[in-house]
Amino acid sequence: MTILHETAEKIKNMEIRGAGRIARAAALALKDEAKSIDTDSLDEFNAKMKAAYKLLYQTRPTAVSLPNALRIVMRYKASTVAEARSQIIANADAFVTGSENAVKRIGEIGARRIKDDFTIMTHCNSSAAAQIIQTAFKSKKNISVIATETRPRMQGYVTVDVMQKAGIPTTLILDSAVRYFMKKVDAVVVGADAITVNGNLINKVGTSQLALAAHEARVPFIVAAETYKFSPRTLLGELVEIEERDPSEVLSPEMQKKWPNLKIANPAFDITPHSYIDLICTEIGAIPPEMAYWVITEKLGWEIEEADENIM
Ligand code: RUB
Repeated sequence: MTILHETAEKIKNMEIRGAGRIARAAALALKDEAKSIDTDSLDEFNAKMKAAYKLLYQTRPTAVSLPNALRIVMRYKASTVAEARSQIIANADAFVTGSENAVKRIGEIGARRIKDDFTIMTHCNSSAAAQIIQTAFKSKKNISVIATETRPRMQGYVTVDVMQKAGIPTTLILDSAVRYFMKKVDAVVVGADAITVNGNLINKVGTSQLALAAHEARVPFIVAAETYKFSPRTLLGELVEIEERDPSEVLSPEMQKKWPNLKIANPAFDITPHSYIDLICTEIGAIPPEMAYWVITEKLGWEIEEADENIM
C-alpha cells in the first residue's frame, strides 16, 4: 500500500485523528505522492495529484483543516513535472512547519489567559488546547485539569495521558458530569475542527454542552484554533458537514440485534454558537469569534469567488 492510501485509511479509521494531525498527515501524503509519481507528462502528473487530493478529501468530512491543507499544498503553477513536484514538496513542508509553529504560538498566547490556581475543563483531545494547558503549567502556574471521557471513542484518555506525562493534576469525568463540575472550573479550553465565518465552533460532539454549562456558570470559554481551521466555504453560507459515524461505536452489534427496530444516531461533532465563545486563540492573536470573517478574508486572503471554485 502506498503512503497515500495508508494515510487515507488511517484518517478514515481514526488512527490519525484530531484536525491538526489530520491536516499535517494529508499534506505529507500529497508530498510523498508527488515524489513517487513516475512520469514526464505534466498532464498525467496533474491528474494523479488531483486523484490523490480527492482520495484524501473524502476521508473525513468535518475538519476544515483537511481541505485547507490540501488546497495549500496543491497551489502550484508549473510547466514541467520537476517544477510541479518541487513546488508541492515545498508547499507541504511549509504547511507542516507552519502548522507546528502555530500550535506552539497558540500555547503561548492562550497560556496568558490561564491564571495561577485555575482549574481548566477540556473535552476530547485537542493538541492546540493541550498546548495552552501545558504552556501555562510549564510557566509554573499551579493549575489542574478536568477532562471528559468523550464517548464513544474515549479521546479523553489521550488527553489524560498527555496531562499525566506532563505531571499536571487531572481528574477524569463522565461526559454527563460536565454541568455538575462546572462550578469548580475557572476556564474551559477546547480545540476546533472548523470555525464558521460568523464565529461558530464545530468541535467534538458534546462541546456545545460544555459551552452552555460554562455560559450558565459565567466561566470563560476559550477555543484553541490555528487559522487553517477557519472555513472559507462558510463565506457562501455553506454549512459544515457533521460526520455521522458507525452505530457500532455507540452500541455493539450484538446489542443492536436485541433491538432490531432501534435507531442509533452517532454524530461526531456539534456546533457551539459564537455567543457562548469568549475567545478564539489563534497563532495571529486571541480574537473574539466575531472576527472570524476578518481572519478568513483579510488574513487568509480568501475571496468569495475562490471559495466558490473550491466547492467540490
Ligand atoms: C477531535 C476533536 C479535536 C479537534 C482539534 O475529533 O474534536 O478537538 O480536532 O484538535 P476526532 P487539534 O478525534 O474525531 O478527530 O487541536 O489537535 O487539531
